[in-house]
Amino acid sequence: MHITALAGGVGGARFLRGLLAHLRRTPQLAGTRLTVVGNTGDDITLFGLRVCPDIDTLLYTLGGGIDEAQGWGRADDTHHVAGELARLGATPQWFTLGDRDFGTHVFRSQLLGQGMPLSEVVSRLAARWGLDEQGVTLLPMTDTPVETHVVVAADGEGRRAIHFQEWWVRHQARVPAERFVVAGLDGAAPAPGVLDALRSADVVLLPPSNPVVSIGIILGVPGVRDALRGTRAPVVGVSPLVAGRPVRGHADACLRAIGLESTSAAVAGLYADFLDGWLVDEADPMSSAASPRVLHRPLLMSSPEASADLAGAALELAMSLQQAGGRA
Ligand code: FO1
Repeated sequence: MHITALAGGVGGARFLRGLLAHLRRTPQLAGTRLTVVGNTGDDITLFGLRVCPDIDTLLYTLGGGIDEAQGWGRADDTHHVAGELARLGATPQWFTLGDRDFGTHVFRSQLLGQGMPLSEVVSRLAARWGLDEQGVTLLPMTDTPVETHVVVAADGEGRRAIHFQEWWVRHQARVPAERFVVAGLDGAAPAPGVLDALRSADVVLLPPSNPVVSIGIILGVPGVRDALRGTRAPVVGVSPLVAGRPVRGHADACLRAIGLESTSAAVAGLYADFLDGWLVDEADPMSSAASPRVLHRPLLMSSPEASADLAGAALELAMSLQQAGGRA
């Protein structure tokens, strides 16, 4: 079987780690391949280095090197380089990069500087983290640089656009966003393998990632949405909300910025043209229409087992939709 998933950072990575655990504990699913299409809209250039937070969170989480408490960055990292940069007065200082993590950014920036496409760089990094041995192919959504910016009202100065990371990390999404502007997205081409992975999949999963600034950005890469509408695979998603609130991050602020309520039904509406199955928390009442098929499950990934159970439920729903006749 071939599963393709679209993913942002922490929530997506934890769900996919649970999926791999579920595959390992289920003998009938042996040999399943997983292709992950990662969001690169959060990417940022800092200190001359290209940083890809969602891709790195996927690499470190699936590769066993993530800082579990933070959900991002490397386990057991130190901060000598950041300390020295601060003493030099280098900015910004609101984004924390650990020393081991810096290694990734130096390596990536060196290869990009030599003209290597991001997808090849990610493949090198994936080899370092042993993803292939786990049956995983990680693809960035595009090789084209894409950057999400947030239009905010500046005190007495009208509006200004700031980088997504400044809004998310520095301001903790507390400054109301008027809209998101995604530089480079309209002209971005899907990275090699992305459309094929969607068209040839047996199952497509949307983990509980941010529907606006993670999954929403991947869907904005020209061709991706059409591939999802056209795939023969059932598409099953997991709501990122529990009782109408994001488990982590600021999906509620992002939904508000695009004029939507923070509900699982509103998120499903963003995927309405291709979503076949939708997992929502028991705390989120949502009626089951003909499409998508709604399944209530506990969505909190409070332990590795809970993540594996959630991923297993998503896969089971996809397989039951497939057996019921698949897509029209
Ligand atoms: N998130 C934070 O809240 N604060 C940070 O200082 C921070 C640093 C950071 C460094 C590398 C990396 O890969 C991720 C990092 N993140 C940090 C997480 C990340 O920026 C966001 O959670 C995502 O971009 C949103 O998906």
